[in-house]
Amino acid sequence: MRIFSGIQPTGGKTFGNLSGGFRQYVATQDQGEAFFCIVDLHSITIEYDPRELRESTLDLAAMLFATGLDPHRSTVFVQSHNPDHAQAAWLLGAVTSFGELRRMTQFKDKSEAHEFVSSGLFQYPVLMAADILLYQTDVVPVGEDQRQHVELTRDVAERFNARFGTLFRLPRGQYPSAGARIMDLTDPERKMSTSTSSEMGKILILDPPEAIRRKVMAAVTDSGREVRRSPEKPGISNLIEIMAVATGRSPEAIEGEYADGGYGRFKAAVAEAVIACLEPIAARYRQLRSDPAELERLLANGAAKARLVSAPTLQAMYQAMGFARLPD
Ligand code: ATP
Ligand code: LTN
Repeated sequence: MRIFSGIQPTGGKTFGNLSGGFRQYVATQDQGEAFFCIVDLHSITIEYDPRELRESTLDLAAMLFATGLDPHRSTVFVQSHNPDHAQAAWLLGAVTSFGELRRMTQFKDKSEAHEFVSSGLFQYPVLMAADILLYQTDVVPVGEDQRQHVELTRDVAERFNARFGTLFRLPRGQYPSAGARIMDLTDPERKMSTSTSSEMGKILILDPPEAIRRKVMAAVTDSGREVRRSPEKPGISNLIEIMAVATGRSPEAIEGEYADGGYGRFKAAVAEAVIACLEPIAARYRQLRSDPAELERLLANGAAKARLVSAPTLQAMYQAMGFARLPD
């Protein structure tokens, strides 16, 4: 079984990324041949600082290994180190319609939030489809917010297969049973986001314990006191999910233990559970990040392995689409 997922090298990664991303990557790396891609080409689709991109790429590599990816089992690499992704995205643009891209909720949300809307932001899901399809992927571990993009990837693959002959395997998304969509602490109707949440709205994996306590204690909740999940209680429901992810316990067990204790006691327990979950990750991260040459060596190996797998698919795409090819 082939597994593929991508993650953007943008700023501080959040507890939401841990829940929908890192934690699932580690759980899936033993189930087959796994590829995890630092999608730097995606991260230039919104305003970014070119002076920070290189460092953020190494930060994210360190975080991927710190959360448990094993470079001997998983292929971890940087998207721009394998030029097949950009090429495949252009080819797939031929079987992706303007109308489908216009309907993507991530595009709608992000284009509203920015004054300059890049054409890259619009084409973002085509590049994501290229990432996934180049590796003949079966399973894509992601958070709930990526469901629409994974569905689009399937549609694009089916359309390509129907028009040019069957080439792509059809991937399916894999979403965690708890914590598939961690919400913003200050606005529990919106997802906790790297790019759009305020400082108090998101828990960063590298936040010091005091910051985590401050943010969790200030998290927006309703005026009741019963610790139980309900659509009318998005703030408390979110904290229960966060607690479930941090401790590995079921939301039911957590409700059972904290139901009548009041919100204050529960929030304090959530903060301590999150701190205990993140501390060992942050310690491993600091150690790995102190050796950038080793990280670069691991990424170079990853890119070489990735290209061996993506290149035959890209060549088959050119062939199927009727391009004149030069002799080898
Ligand atoms: P942005 O919030 O700026 O759109 P992002 O954090 O979603 O960025 P990535 O860092 O590439 O973008 O996301 C990596 C993974 O984390 C993806 O699989 C995504 O679905 C998941 N993820 C992101 N936010 C959450 C969240 N709040 N809850 C669960 N999973 C999430
Ligand atoms: N769009 C994703 C990041 C991403 C990805 C991918 C995820 C880019 N390419 C391929 C899974 C598979 C995001 O914003 N989180």
